[in-house]
Amino acid sequence: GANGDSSAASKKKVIVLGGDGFCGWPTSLYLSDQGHEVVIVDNLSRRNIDIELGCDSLTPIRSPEVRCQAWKEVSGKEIRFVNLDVAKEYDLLVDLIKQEKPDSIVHFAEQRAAPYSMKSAKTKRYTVDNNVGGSNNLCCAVIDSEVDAHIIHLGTMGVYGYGTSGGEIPEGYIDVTLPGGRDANILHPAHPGSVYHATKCLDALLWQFYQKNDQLRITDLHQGIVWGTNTPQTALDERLINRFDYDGDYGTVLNRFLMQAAMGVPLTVYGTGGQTRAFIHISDTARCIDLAISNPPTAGDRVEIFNQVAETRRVRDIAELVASMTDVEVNFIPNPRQEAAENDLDVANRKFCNLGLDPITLDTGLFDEVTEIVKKYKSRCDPTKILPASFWNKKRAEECASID
Ligand code: NAD
Ligand code: USQ
Repeated sequence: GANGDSSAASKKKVIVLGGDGFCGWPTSLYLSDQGHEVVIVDNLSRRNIDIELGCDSLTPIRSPEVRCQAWKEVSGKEIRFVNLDVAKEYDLLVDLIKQEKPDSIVHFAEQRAAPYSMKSAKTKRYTVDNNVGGSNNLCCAVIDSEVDAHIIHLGTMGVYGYGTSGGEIPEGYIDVTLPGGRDANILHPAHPGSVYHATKCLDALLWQFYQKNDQLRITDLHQGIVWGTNTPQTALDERLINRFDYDGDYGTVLNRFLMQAAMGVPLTVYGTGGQTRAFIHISDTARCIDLAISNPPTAGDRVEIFNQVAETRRVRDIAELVASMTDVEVNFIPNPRQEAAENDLDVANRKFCNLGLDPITLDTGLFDEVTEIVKKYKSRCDPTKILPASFWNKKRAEECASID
């Protein structure tokens, strides 16, 4: 501002698409806590998929209305909630953007489980329609509304494949020599391992096109597997508690292992557990989004791409780490997925570190936070939902038929 207060100028109006979800809710609270004005948009499709699958968050999540009311009581800050389908209610999305004139739009609103995306033709088609349709709608709506909002999309490490190149995975773009001899810096080749991951590759092409054609300002964040449950903000009141997915479709690997250990269930390592993946703690997800909001590209800049990861780990090493802290067994079961049995993975994350991120790494102290949550709510767990329930193809389904 005029008095030289740079912090006031950095407060933004932010629409968070998918703000009722596992990453979106704690991020919305963090952004509000940092002084940004936050409007959540969500169609509650994730809660409806829980009903369809006969599962529920292990933690008792409250309705968006109760959550926002609780946040107001606890923090004095207001977060508004709008129930809207980004993939299907285009006109309402345009009206909302015109009315709110956000500085930034954070886009979490996609079907994010690889296993669910591979369950059936119905879920494959839903995942493509919802995710690609939603991202295209968002670009069209920003253009139609004539609001110069910065789009921040949650992509995935899975767009690169896992260790396919053999070297360090750079942030989005690679140097190549094109046929004919010209040197160029191009988007990293896409190597999706599921229909879900394929939608993130298709999204990435849409961002490239709309940036080039309409000079949209876009940041794509290639995030690793998120772990943890609560953040300092969601822990302030039980009504603010974050969701915790543990089932075979939506539960992610480290949170599943911590849940299984706390329940005394053998850890479900798929195949040899030689798969190496990237990880990030939920508190850092929120910090990274705030850093991305504060560092927008300027109009005309190419799509900004950050790798949103703290570290890489091998699945069986994580299982052994969790098992060593408890007396739970590690169970190697046939892999329901079509994926490399063993891979190395080396990922650059210098851009966020240069902006000041000091990433949280796997830390047994933080494991306790998850373990306490699981123990507190273990009566809500349905043990029949723990084993894999989606298979990548017929061969994988047959190999897994013996699991019990
Ligand atoms: P989530 O399913 O918990 O949250 C997504 C939210 O978006 C849900 O609340 C859902 O109801 C909503 N949504 C989906 N489609 C919508 C639509 N058409 N209109 C309006 N709302 C819609 O998932 P999450 O774990 O919070 O993931 C959020 C984003 O981050 C996803 O795009 C995911 O691909 C990405 N991501 C997640 C992880 C992870 O480990 N959880 C890792 C990397 C990237
Ligand atoms: N795995 C097991 N046992 C389990 C669950 C998983 O061995 O009980 C293995 C899987 O076979 C896989 C790895 O652990 O090799 C990771 O699986 P995951 O379900 O934790 O993660 P993934 O399917 O890759 O998807 C999650 C999020 C997704 C996000 C992605 C980031 O659901 O939204 O995009 O992580 S990343 O993996 O970096 O691409």
